[in-house]
Amino acid sequence: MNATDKTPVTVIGLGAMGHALASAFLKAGHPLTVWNRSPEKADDLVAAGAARAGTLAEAAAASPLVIVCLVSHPVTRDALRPAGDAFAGRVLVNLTNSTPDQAREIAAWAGGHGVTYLDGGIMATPPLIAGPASFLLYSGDRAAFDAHRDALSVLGAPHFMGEDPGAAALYDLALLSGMYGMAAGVAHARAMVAAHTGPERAQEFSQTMLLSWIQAMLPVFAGVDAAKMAEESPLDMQAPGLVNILAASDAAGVDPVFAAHLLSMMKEIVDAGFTDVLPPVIDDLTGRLG
Ligand code: FVH
Repeated sequence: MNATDKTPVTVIGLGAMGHALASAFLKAGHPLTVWNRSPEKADDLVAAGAARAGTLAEAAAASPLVIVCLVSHPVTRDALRPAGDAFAGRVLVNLTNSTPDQAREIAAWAGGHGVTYLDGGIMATPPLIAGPASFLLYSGDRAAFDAHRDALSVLGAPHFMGEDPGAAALYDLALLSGMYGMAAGVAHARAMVAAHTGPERAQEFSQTMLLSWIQAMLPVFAGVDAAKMAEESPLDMQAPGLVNILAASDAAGVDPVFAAHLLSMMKEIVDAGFTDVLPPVIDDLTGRLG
């Protein structure tokens, strides 16, 4: 396929992520139109061959495939609203972080303007875009996903999560929840070491021991071999260790809020008679929501 056979793409929003998406399309040979509220963020892309649209509506009208990646749902909703007619007949792929309901709101707006809609979640940081670790979640119009799978693959491996436009957002937020929970644990671990030996040692500890420990434990966190884990490392065995983390943190002057929260959850589950790990925790969290 030569460059002219590739689907023309518009990218709206050239923040850290939108710029990485636009660069990837350009490098892959897609004719590219870009728009950003602060136009100077498009300068290098234009120098490399992209077309600069004067308005968001011009950008939407320029390509059959339009990617939007702005800071938040309210900003996206308010930016798209006045340009509805320009999107008619286009496939709009909204990669802005959203809740499932927010994704459904934009999908309903798109449906009312003759716009085919895909919502998406980006599971990569800007430098990872177009690399082997990057993957993206999509939901909404299946035919549009199939038609543009090749173009979307430029950004990272595409996964279709279902025709409910909110599905990609749900899985995106679930994956981010896993990441933030782990990040909180890492921050707490570093603070404990920093309190004992200073920030430099904490950095070294983080990049050596903590990294290899977390890598080794990742399959356990993800629920691989959960039955064996429940048998060999049950929650009632783990609870005293968490009590010790709390005590040691407190003694070192580290805010124990993270460990205290984990301990209170764990205690409730153990008190309810469960000793295995994942299913009761999931049931417990689901119950609190329901
Ligand atoms: N960066 C990351 O690591 C993550 C990875 C996973 C996915 N997220 C989501 O991607 C969305 C965009 O994130 P970003 O990193 O590009 O964010 P910024 O660099 O802060 O750029 C924000 C863009 O939004 C534009 N913008 C802000 N307010 C308005 C407005 N009122 N009207 C029009 N555009 C607006 C901003 O324009 P400007 O400030 O350059 O003029 C940028 O284009 C986000 O949902 C992440 O959760 C990224």
